Amino acid sequence: MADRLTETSKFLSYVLRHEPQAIGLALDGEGWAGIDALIAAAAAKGRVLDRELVRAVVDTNDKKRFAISPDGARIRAVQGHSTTEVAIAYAPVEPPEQLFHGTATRFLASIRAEGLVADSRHHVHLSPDAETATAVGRRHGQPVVLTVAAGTMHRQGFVFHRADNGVWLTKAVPPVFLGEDSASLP
Ligand code: HQG
Repeated sequence: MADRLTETSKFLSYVLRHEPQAIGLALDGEGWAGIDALIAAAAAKGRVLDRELVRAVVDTNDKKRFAISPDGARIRAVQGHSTTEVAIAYAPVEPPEQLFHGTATRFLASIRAEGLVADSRHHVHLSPDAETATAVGRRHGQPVVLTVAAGTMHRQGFVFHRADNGVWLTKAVPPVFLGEDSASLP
């Protein structure tokens, strides 16, 4: 069952964040899809889902990647989108003085030169603590944690958001606001 949940979570990330058109699914601007429409679109591509499985993935997901609408009819990914169909209107939120970004050492030179850029995702993802950032960085290689002077950025007019799962989002972080978390340096 755990494997089925993980595999379904990856499938949902793919269609709800990146490629809804791969199964002919339409998302609205806030990222929502009808759960029945999702199940039908998946079935047409040979992937069998049902409401119980979808709910179990949402409820057990380690990073709380998905949310179900209050009426139980719709589902969305709470952050991490790259599809241009979606432009979630996250509310601006005052960030803590310091946030963290986990990355891999091989990206450091480029990040020091151009800052953090979102690339295909809609935002740069920041973590509330160094431990979480280390885990994010490890996905890419030898992890390293950068500090982000989020309070200073905010006072200078940069806009921050916090997704429902606690991930902090901003459009980009220029190099001047980045520091190195000495504990994490290789
Ligand atoms: C790097 C996971 C070179 C950046 C996590 C990162 C997160 C640069 C990579 C969420 C750069 C992008 C997002 C620059 C940024 N030069 N490299 N100028 N600027 N980078 O996966 O932040 O499991 O798109 O450091 O928990 O690693 O998907 O972003 O290494 O919340 O739910 O470019 O994904 O959540 O990688 O991770 P990603 P991320 P999920």
